[in-house]
Amino acid sequence: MLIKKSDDIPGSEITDEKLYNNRRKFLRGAMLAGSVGATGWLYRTLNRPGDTKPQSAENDPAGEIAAGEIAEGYRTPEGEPANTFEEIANYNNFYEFSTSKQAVAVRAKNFITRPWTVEVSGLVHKPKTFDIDDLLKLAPLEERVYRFRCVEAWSMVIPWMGFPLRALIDAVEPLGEARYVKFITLYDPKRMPNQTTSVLPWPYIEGLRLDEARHPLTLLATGLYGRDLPPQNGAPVRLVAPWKYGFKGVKSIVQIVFVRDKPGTTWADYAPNEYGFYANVNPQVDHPRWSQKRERRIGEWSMRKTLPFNGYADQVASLYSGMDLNRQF
Ligand SMILES: Nc1nc2c(c(=O)[nH]1)N[C@H]1C(S)=C(S)[C@@H](COP(=O)(O)O)O[C@H]1N2
Ligand SMILES: [Mo]
Repeated sequence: MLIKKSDDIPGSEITDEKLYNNRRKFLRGAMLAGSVGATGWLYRTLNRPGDTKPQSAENDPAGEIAAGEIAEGYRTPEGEPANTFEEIANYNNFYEFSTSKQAVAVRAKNFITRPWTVEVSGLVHKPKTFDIDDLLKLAPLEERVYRFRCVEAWSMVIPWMGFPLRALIDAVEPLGEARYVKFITLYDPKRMPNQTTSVLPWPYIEGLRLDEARHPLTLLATGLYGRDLPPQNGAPVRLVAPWKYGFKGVKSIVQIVFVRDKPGTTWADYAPNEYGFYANVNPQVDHPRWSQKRERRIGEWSMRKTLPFNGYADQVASLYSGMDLNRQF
C-alpha cells in the first residue's frame, strides 16, 4: 500500500447540510420517478465532475434505483460533504481486479453479479444459502452516510445503501459458542483476473468479533447513492464497519461463517507488523511506514485530522473497554 502526500493548500468547502438535504430531496424525487433517465439527470445535476475519466452513474450498467430510506442520525457529518459518485466509483482498492486504484473500475466493468448466492454457515442454528435477491429482503434498505477511512490515509464520505448485518445474524441464529464472523470474497480467477497473480493470497477474507458484527453501525452494503453497488465497490454485497480501516470492508461476499476462534484475515496475516485484526481507526498509532494522524479527504487539498474510531467513538468505544487500543491497529 502506497501513500501520496498532498500539499497543504486550504480547500474550499461546500456547505454540507444544505447540499445533502437537497440531494436527499432529489433522491426522493428520482425514486418516485423511478426511471433510469431521471437517475442520469440526478447525477449530472448534483455531482462535481471527477478529475480522471469518470465512470458516470449514467452509463453504469447496474443503473437502477434501489429502494431506500435515510435512517435518522446518519446524515452527512457537519462540514463533510459526501463525495461524488464519480469519486467513489473511480478510486478503488480491489486487488482482485487491479492494484491500481484508477484501473479497478475499468477492469471490473463487466463483472457479472447475478445470479449470486451467499452461503451462511458454521456455528448457527439455521444455516442457509441465500440468493442475493432474498438476502436483500431480510431488512428494509437504508441510506447511511458514513465516513470511510483507508489505512493508506485517504478518506471519503459515502452514502451507502444497505441494511444492518445484525438482521442477517438474527435470521440464522448463532449458537452460544459463535464468537467471530468470517467473510469470504468470491474466488473465480476467470471473473477476477488479478486472482491469477499472487499479489495477495486468495480469496480475500475478513472477520469481525460477533459483538462488532451485531453493532447497529455495521452494514451489509448493497448500493451507494441510491443505486446498486458498482462492481468496483464490491457488488453485489460488501461489508461496511465505518470505525475501522477500509480493508475490513470485504467486497463481493460469497460466504459468511460463524466460528469459535479469531479467524485468519488477509491483510493481518499477510503483513502482521503493519495491519491488525481489529484495525480500529486510531490516530495515535502510526502505520510503520506513515503517520495516521491526518488523512486526505478525496476532493480536498488540505489534510483533515483523523478522529479516534473515525469519529464513531461515542457509539463503539464501549466494545473495547479493557483492551489496549494502542496495540490494535
Ligand atoms: N475482496 C476485497 N475486498 C476489499 C479490498 C480488496 O482488495 N479485495 N480492498 C479493501 C480496501 S484496502 C479498501 S480501502 C476498501 C475500498 O473500498 P472502495 O473501493 O469501495 O472505496 O475495500 C476493501 N475491501
Ligand atoms: Mo484500504
